[in-house]
Amino acid sequence: MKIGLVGLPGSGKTTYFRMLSGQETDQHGRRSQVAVVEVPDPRTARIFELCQPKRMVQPEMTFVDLLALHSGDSSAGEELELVKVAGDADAFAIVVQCFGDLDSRGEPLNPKGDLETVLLEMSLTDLAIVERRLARLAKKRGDLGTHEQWEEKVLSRCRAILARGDRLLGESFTTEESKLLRGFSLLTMKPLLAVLNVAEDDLAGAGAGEARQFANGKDLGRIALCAELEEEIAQLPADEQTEFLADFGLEEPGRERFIRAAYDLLDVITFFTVNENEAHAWTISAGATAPEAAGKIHSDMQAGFVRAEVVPFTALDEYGSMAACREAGVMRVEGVEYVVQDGDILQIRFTR
Ligand SMILES: Nc1nc2c(ncn2[C@@H]2O[C@H](COP(=O)(O)OP(=O)(O)O)[C@@H](O)[C@H]2O)c(=O)[nH]1
Ligand SMILES: [Mg+2]
Repeated sequence: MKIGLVGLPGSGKTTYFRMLSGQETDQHGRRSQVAVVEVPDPRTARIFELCQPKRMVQPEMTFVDLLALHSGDSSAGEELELVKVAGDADAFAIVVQCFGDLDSRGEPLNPKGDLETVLLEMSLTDLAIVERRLARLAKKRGDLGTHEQWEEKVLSRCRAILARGDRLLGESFTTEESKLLRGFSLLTMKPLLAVLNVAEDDLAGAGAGEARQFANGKDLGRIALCAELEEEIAQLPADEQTEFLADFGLEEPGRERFIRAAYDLLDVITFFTVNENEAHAWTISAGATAPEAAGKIHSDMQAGFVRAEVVPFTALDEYGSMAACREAGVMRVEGVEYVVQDGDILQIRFTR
């Protein structure tokens, strides 16, 4: 999973990026930076311990600290850079400054306004992409094939939505329409998490109520986290971290809360595979079927899917081995329609 951090200059993107990745950053932050972070699932370690393969593969999450969006004046070049670097992101986290009295331009703090600005810029970036394509189609005038005529109709509809400053996510598109739009890597097709960068003395974000309401109204996920405090805590030795967090009334490090919010936003679950080589954790959308899960591992496995043998993690944990699960009758055989459950250990049977 890949999450792009966006937001106005000075909102705290790079500070969050350091907190999430444990990575040092280019001081001026003028370039987009990428970090891949392991998100260990204790269940993978338990499967590894019981089945003793050679290695284990934990889920990963990729964070991108994107170039700042510049309110109102981002150049076409920057927009394209944003799409190039973040077009394949699964979601965006919009960082909103809720700490201090003034923003980086010296204006009074306005978290709700900043959030609106970023949403609008995303719509405008998409609008520019859609208009470019429409202009090319328009050049062909009467020579449009049926497919291009259909494309023009779909894109015109998108143009109207984006020109209103709305997002494409939440609009209903047919499967073919969605497929067409995916090809453009549009920013407003992706789920958004509003990350309220709150002050150390207002960790609950009482001062950011308007922004919170606005985020709810726009159907964004949201989380309040003090980037600077969390970064400081993340640098402490593990045992001191717990103490510090408790002092601030926090139950968990910011990184964990951030990642959980992203999982919730994307509505993903984890399934596992295990063989003599590896115990492997995979993330897929909740509601995915067994063949779709197989496709995550290899496209051949989806194409030739025959059946899946399923053992819930809790059963392996209890019986101690896959063989014991089979003997106890807790291994199930499921077909193409099976909806994978969080914690399933899958053995995919397929033909080549
Ligand atoms: N007081 C306070 N300052 C912060 C917080 N988060 C970031 N900053 C400061 O705000 C400035 C901009 O942060 P940065 O992460 O570089 O923002 P970016 O432009 O969005 O990448 C830096 O001086 C940070 O130290 C915070 O939670 N509280
Ligand atoms: Mg930065």
